[in-house]
Amino acid sequence: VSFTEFMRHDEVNTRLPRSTRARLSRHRDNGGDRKSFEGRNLTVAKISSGGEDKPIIFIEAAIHAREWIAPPVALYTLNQLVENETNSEMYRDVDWIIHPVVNPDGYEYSHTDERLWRKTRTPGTICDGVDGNRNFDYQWMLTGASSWQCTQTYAGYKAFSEVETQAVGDLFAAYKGRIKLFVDVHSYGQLLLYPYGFTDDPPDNVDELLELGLRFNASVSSVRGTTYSVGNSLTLLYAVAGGSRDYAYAVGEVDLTYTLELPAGGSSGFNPEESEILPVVTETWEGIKTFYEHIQEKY
Ligand code: 0X9
Ligand code: ZN
Repeated sequence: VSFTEFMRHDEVNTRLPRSTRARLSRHRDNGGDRKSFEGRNLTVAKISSGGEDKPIIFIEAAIHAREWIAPPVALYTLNQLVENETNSEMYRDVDWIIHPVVNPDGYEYSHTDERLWRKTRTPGTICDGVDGNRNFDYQWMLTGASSWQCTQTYAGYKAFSEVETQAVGDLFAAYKGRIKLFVDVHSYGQLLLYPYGFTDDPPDNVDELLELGLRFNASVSSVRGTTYSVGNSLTLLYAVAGGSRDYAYAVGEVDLTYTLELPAGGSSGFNPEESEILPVVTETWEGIKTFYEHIQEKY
C-alpha cells in the first residue's frame, strides 16, 4: 500500500491481502475529521490485529516540511508491516500508529513554492507558518524557540495554535498508557536524541533510553556503516522546548521517546538523491525492528 494509494482510499482494508490479517484503518480518534489548516487530510494509519490493550509504537514524520527523507521511512515501515508476510508477527502483540506527514500543507508548499520551507502554512501578519516542533504544550517557549513569526523556530502565538500539532496531541491523549515508544522522524544529522530538549538533567530512565538507542545504532550501522550519535537532545544538538518528543515523554507518559535525525543528502542536506532514498530507508528499518523487539520483549 503506497501512501498515495492510502490517501485515495477510505476503505484501505479491502486492499490488503487477506492473509496478513492486519487491520489498517484511517485513524478516527484524532478529533474525527480533523484537517490541516489548508484542509488536507491528516491521515494516520493504525495497524492492529485486534484488541484494545496492546502496547503501541507510534512513528511520526514531516512535522518539518522540507525533510523529505522522513516520510519514506514512515511509509516503508507501514509497507513492510502490511505487505511483507514475513513481518506479520510484528503486529500480533504490538499495535502501530504511523503518521507519515504531520505537516501536509508545508510539505506541499515545499514542493510547489519553496523547497526549504519548514513550518506550517498558517498566515501571520508579516510572515507565515509556525514551527510545529516548538508548538507543543510542554515547557512551551521556555528555550530554543522564538516568539517572532518571521523565524524558523516560531513557536506560535500560543501552545497548540496549530491544528496539525493538536491532532498529534489528541493521539497521545486517546492512547495514554498504551504508547510505549515514540519516534519523531526528522533530517538531518545522524542523531538519535532522547529527552529533554530544554535541560541536560537526565530523565529517570536515561539508562534504558541510551542502551536501546545504542542498539538502534548497532542495527542500522550493520547494513552499510551509517552511524548515529545517541544522547540527550540539548547536549548533542541544541536547546529546544515545545517539541513533540518531550511532550510525548512528559505529558503523553511515553517512556521511550526519540527524535531521529536521518542522514543528510544533496546540496542543502534536505534533498538526498533519489538513489539514496531506499538505502537510507532500508537501513533505518533495521533500527525500527530493534525498537520493536525491545517493546515485544518488555511487554
Ligand atoms: O530543531 C528541531 O526541531 C530538530 N532539528 S531539525 O534540524 N530537524 O529541525 C531537533 C529537535 C530535537 N527535539 C527536541 N529537542 N525536542
Ligand atoms: Zn526537523
